[in-house]
Amino acid sequence: MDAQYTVGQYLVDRLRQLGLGHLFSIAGDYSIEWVNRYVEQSQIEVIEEVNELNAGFAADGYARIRGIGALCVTYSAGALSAVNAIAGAYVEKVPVVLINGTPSIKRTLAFEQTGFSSHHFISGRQTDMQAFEHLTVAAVRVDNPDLAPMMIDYALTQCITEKRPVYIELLEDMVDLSCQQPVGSLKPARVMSDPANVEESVAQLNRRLESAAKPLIWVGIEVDRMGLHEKATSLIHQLNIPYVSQLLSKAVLSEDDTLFAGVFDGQASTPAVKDFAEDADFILALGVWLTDLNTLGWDTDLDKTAFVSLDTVKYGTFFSPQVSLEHLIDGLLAGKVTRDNLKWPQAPAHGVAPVASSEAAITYQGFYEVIPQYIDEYTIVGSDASLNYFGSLLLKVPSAGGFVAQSSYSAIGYIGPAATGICLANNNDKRVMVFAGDGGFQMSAQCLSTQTRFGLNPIIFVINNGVYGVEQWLADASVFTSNRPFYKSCVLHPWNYSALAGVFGCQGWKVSTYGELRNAVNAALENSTTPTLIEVVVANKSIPDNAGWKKR
Ligand SMILES: Cc1ncc(C[n+]2csc(CCOP(=O)(O)OP(=O)(O)O)c2C)c(N)n1
Ligand SMILES: [Mg+2]
Repeated sequence: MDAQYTVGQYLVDRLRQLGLGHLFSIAGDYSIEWVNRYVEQSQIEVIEEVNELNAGFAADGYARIRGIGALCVTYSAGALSAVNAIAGAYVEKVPVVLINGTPSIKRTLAFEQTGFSSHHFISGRQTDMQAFEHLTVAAVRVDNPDLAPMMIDYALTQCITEKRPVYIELLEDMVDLSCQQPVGSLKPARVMSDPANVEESVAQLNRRLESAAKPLIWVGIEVDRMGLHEKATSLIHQLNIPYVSQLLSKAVLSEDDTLFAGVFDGQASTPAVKDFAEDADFILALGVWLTDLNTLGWDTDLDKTAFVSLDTVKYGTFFSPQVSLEHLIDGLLAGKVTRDNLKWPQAPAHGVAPVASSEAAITYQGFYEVIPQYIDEYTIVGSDASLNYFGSLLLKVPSAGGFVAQSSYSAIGYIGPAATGICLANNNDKRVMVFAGDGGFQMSAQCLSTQTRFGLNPIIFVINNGVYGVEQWLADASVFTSNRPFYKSCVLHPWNYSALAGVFGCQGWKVSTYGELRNAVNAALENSTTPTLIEVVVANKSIPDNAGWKKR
């Protein structure tokens, strides 16, 4: 044991080894010593966040790009504000490490055995642990320096294996205690499959891939989370079969690919993509998760769709457990099936939008016809749970991994703070452009503070329609096509969004015509040193065209 080497250092070194370059943090006296004396002295930059929810969303956005993200908070009063962000990361398989600075053993025993409470205690040592053990794939309480390396290694290995959040409760009195140094580097646990089931599944799927008249591939989020981008692309090209993605997996593979046919999101898909989904007689769904928002208003045809996800293959009545996506793709690649002369039409190119007159008032749809010209391979696009989901479905995103949305969990207010993490994770190399509703933006608007403070330059579009548009759409969409009023609970208190730029020290624009929009975007692209908020005023009953199908 190296007397100089400490538990606090161990955690920093392991995080750094995993590629962490930034730690989102809110000071608290149970964690501040670790942050100040260990993290500050390391190559990990501390990003002081404004609140724990934003810190959690920032760490999530960071992890989606970097493969690891982390935040450090203080016990209960801080940690419990991060619950929502950690839950989202759990659902969407995002590897986030939550480090919770925790009262010492002395404080814990005093509270539990005499009732003398230290600040933030609720009911003793179990509270935060119990909250997070349901939302993480490992929850450890580091209360012993000899066990600390083992516990930290276990939690971090779980994080990079399962690609899900983990919880490390770091007692304040542990950080300076000596412990052994890290041994080797941490690696994800190996991917396990049952070989006979892989073989049987590959044979079954190859038969259909060979014989189907109109086969289609549906690329899901697991392709990204399991790092299978190259293998999936090779398979698609070997098969020579067109593919669609999901909102959740949009741009996981480049949308510039010749075999890319569009994003499939049920009724919100383009007519061409709906035709692909309807006409296909066999769909190979690689790593697809079925969720309501990602198959919007659509009954998935389970008889013609083979799902390879969640370590199983399911196709009609065929069920084969313990088949990893990676091994299945390997097996299909080895089978060398290839198709030519398929009866598919050429996947439609993205149409050129009509140029709206500069004086015309912006509509939700018109906004999404103007924006594509600003997106290239150096852009990362993000969308919040809002009517922006519909619009952003239609944006062509050429850069692989260039689209971020929390489209399964869908907590509004995610994308603004996530943009903080996305900018930091990609070293400001690509331009980050995110689309938020006004309601969502109200939830986490202080993201502008952190972004300004650290010189980040995302462009944050806030669509000011004055309402919780998509909430009303979900509850009763007929309000948008009649003169009936919005539900009272969907009407927002109006904010002067663009004026917030003055509050936080960044740039802000308020636009209501296409001419103003173009000027603002051009100015935003020129501004490389601060975030730019572009408040886009649209009428409250204006919705993207692909949201128009819902009658009630
Ligand atoms: C944290 C959270 N609270 C509440 C909801 C329910 N919800 C779903 S969409 C939505 C409204 C979004 O409105 P806005 O951000 O203004 O976008 P718009 O649809 O108007 O473009 C709400 C409140 C949610 N998804 N997440
Ligand atoms: Mg709104």
